[in-house]
Amino acid sequence: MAVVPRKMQNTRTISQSTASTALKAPQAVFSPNGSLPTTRSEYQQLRRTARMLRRDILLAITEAGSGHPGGSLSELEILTTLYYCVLRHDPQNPSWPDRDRFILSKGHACPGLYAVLAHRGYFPLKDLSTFRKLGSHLQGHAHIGTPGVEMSSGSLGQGLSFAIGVALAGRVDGRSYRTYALLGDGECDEGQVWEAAMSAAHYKVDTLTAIVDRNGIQNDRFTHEVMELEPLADKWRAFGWRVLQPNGHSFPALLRAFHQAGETKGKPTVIIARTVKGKGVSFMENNPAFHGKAPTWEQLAQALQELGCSSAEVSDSMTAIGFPSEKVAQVAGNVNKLALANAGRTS
Ligand SMILES: Cc1ncc(C[n+]2csc(CCOP(=O)(O)OP(=O)(O)O)c2C)c(N)n1
Repeated sequence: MAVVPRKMQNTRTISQSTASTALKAPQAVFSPNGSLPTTRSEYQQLRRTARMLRRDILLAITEAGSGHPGGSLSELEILTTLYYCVLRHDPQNPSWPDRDRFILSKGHACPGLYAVLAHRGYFPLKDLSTFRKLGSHLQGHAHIGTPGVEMSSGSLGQGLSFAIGVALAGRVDGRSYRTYALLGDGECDEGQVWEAAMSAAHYKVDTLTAIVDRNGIQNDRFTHEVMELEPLADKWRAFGWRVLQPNGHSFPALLRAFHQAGETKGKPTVIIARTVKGKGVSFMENNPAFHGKAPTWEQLAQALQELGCSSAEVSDSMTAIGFPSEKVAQVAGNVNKLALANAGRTS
């Protein structure tokens, strides 16, 4: 696949992970001449990055004892693609006027955003262990005080309207940045989403890309039970948008979609990304119970083991995030026990 994004020569993406060498996220995956990943090893790097981010999301939520794992895990490849391949941004200069803007409209899924921002160097990895604690800048819903966060969100339905304003401001100011807004599918029940959809098409905001995390679950029920959204693509088309529908966990499919969105002139694009809520953890996948519930420490160990984390990796990552040594030993020990038990079963 030869996908070449716009103006990549000017990109300012720099990997600034504060983790130890073993835990470091890969450097930005496009090559110096600006082409996007094409090789198997580059895609493997992206998949490894997503796995690492899933691990740290679960650690942060378990330590907090509350939070939203389901929608943080479903959005993960979307965020990884954006922050490692697509966005023109500079973690050392979060308010750079020409940066591309990413707006997390489904603000409850901020653990996913926090993990990727931390690994890109917007703030120290250790901050992840303060998630949802008093005095932390990493609150339970995205807050504009956090470096890299563009909008305080959590009251669903508002992000797309905000994103249109940001995109139109870029037009008025003569800047070339692009604007991205990530919405939940349940969030599309909000009337404000459709007012925004109508106005983005009216004003031909072709620098705007909306992404709908189509995981089929909202809160404690399936979206089709609460409010039938289908035919969702037809609705967006009827509102004047270009519609793309990639597999939301496939990096090549997402990259192609973002490239096509960037090429679209005269209308905004929506990427309806087909995803699995709780992706990567068997007992969370497609399970409404894990929309807004933290795993127990025992469940965390199982989840980490399923993600393929060794006890050594768990130990290193928990230490890097700032967990006390007793907690590190407990979780790494549990992961080790599960690994031994699994090995016993398969031998
Ligand atoms: C205006 C508003 N109403 C209700 C809520 C409570 N709420 C939080 S998350 C959620 C479900 C969101 O589902 P979806 O948009 O599909 O998110 P995802 O499944 O991706 O987590 C609801 C109703 C809210 N945050 N804001």
